Amino acid sequence: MVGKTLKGGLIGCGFFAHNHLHAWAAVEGVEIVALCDRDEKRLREAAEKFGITRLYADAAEMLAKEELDFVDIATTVATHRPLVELAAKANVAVICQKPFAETLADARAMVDACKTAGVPLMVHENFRWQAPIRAVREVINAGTLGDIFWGRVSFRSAYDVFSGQPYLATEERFIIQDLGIHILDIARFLFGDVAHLSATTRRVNPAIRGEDVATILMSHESGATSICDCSYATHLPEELFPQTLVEIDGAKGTLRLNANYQMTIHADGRTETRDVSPKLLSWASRPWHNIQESVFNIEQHWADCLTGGREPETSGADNFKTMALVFAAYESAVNSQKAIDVRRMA
Ligand code: NAD
Ligand code: 89V
Repeated sequence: MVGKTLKGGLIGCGFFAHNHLHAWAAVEGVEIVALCDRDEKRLREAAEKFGITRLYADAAEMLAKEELDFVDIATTVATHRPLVELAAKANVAVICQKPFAETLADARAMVDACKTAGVPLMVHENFRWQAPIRAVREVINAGTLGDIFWGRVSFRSAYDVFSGQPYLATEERFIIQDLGIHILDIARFLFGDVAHLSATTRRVNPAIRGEDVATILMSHESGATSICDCSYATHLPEELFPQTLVEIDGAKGTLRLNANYQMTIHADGRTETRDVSPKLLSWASRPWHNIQESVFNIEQHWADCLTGGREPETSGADNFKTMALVFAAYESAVNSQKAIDVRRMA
């Protein structure tokens, strides 16, 4: 596929898809040639904004009529399995937004369907693609911290996410499924796969249905212990949405990714602070620019993998392990923080 322009079709032209489309316009070697949404108003709005003329209300029709190299599924979770299976059946490579699946059985079925069809599958798990998180990973890779024995990945905010994404207020499950999933994936990215996990949850905001606070304790196969904590009920003097803060203790030193993308490394008796702020892309807006840059990064990664015949970092099979942490956390929380052996879920 070297040198070829990949033709993509996007399914689901809602709130977040506009970030996908802005980013695709900047990704090298890709053209989004068709859009699909069963809501005509949303379809037309995206079409006009991005100058895309081949429009469909039905994904099956789009797949039948267009010659696509991939589809980008940006719908909410309930439609992921039928749409991924549809693409697999049409022999078209798939990117699917997070949360990948409503159940682990669905996640397994989608991974199997794409494997059987021989089509690449990537989950749009973009938080690990944020520039500050990549900067943290580079310090780990360099060995500066030595053997890592403890970490914390933290997201605490009171930002109103419900106005842009109203479904987040009405779903039975909220913060772990929507946001914790990113935080758990970052923990896997930094500290490796997980052996055991226990969790607590609670709902503080009475106006929503699901939990808005979660604290998850994990033991990693590497021997490290980590805490993932997330909250949409935390009123801080400075609202940090959508920043993820990271703390790492290693045998040789420590790392702190503090507020406003300031990363401090203390090792070998020296302390250094680096500004690891994300770029403000031309189409991005604060405070979302960190997430928006990561959308570009993951899409460019997909294009590179598809043209180079490589497995994407957050392939369906990889994301299955993050999904297992999500379901394990809910299972632990409803069972008085029972320790869950995550490996039995694989
Ligand atoms: P949304 O409800 O605003 O948009 C979804 C769109 O999909 C709607 O326009 C709907 O009509 C369309 N749709 C649903 N089923 C369809 C089908 N079968 N065929 C065609 N169109 C269909 O949702 P959103 O807020 O844009 O979120 C979409 C997904 O993106 C969610 O899974 C959400 O969790 C995820 N998301 C990810 C990030 C991130 O940083 N990775 C951020 C926000 C949202
Ligand atoms: O990234 C997301 O999945 C978003 C938000 C940052 C609001 O949680 O839903």
